[in-house]
Amino acid sequence: MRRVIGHLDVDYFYAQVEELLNPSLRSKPVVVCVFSGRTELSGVVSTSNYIARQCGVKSGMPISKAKKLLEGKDAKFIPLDIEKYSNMSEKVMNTIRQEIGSVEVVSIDEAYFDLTEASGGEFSKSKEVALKLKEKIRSTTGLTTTIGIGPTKTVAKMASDMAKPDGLLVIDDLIAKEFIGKLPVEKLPGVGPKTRKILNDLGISSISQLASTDPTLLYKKIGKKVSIKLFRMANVIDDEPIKTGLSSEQISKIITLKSNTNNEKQIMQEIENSIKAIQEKLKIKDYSFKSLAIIAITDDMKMHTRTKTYPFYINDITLVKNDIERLFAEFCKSSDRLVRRAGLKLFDLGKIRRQESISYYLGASDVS
Ligand code: DGT
Ligand code: CA
Ligand code: CA
Repeated sequence: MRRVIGHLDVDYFYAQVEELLNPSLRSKPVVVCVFSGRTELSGVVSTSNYIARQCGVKSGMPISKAKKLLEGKDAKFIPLDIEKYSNMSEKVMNTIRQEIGSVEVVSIDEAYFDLTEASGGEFSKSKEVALKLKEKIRSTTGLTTTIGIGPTKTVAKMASDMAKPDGLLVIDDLIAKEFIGKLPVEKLPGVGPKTRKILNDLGISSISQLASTDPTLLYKKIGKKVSIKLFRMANVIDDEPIKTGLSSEQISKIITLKSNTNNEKQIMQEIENSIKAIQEKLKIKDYSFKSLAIIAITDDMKMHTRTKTYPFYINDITLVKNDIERLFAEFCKSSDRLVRRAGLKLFDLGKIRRQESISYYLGASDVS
């Protein structure tokens, strides 16, 4: 299936949160400031709303300069309050997690998520899913966001950068390379003024030029790692997966075995009730899972895990008992210690509306 990746970025984030909490700010230039405290005016602009941006205000600019640009415009200068924004950020990320399944949080207002499942690998369908997500975030938090969609994380991020604010841009895999090829190299995430200059000096100004440059020619100037990375990005062959953080929700249960063992059949018997309890929890929370891990604590008190990730969501853990047994068997075979405590952990959890059919699962159960 074609990979469909989404990237979400909250519009003028800190300033938008300030507007939400005080709607009277909406019609005015709003500047969120990092006051350094030396004098009343010292410090820099963190961000500003679009009214202030139209007057030339930019992130990182001295507050004194922003004040000059906004003189006589009834502008509001608000001190940064990271706790407010973190709380809002969490709500946004949880909404994505609930709607899409899993999320890779990359900054306070940005996240990647895999839309392959939700869209069945169809870029046209992913647009509907993304619109729904935007609407859900708007209704639960009040915030407007921009979503970019593409075949790679890089293209998805470039798409959301281009579609700000309150936008949605889908760059289909069939046109992605050509589409980004026309843009200047500095539009690639991670290419700052320094790298841009080096590339420009070598006669590389567009992404398509970069895509057709042998990366070994760049090793000397920007290093092997960066050269290869940029080459892959420019050719839309960077297939970095979505990394869902440890902070994501998990369901787990672990018990002490009646006696230490290296027999997976005995372990399976003893964790039967744990499997039932986990299934009950899945049902109550209306969750499905994509990944499971077995946990084995050996008689030297070391903890070991073996993980399996499925290419789809499963809402009934009893369907995968064979896999659980196989993972325990693999572990027992590989370990010369006895297992003292055993358990399970489900992660990559999500609420999905579409029920995977058992036959589909059985047909695909060997996919690792
Ligand atoms: P956008 O995405 O262009 O609509 O506007 P923002 O404000 O959301 O910009 P973004 O996504 O680059 O950054 C997210 C937040 O990070 C932003 O609301 C404030 C903070 N931030 C961004 N740039 C700077 C900076 O140069 N200095 C400081 N202190 N904070 C910044
Ligand atoms: Ca933003
Ligand atoms: Ca951002």
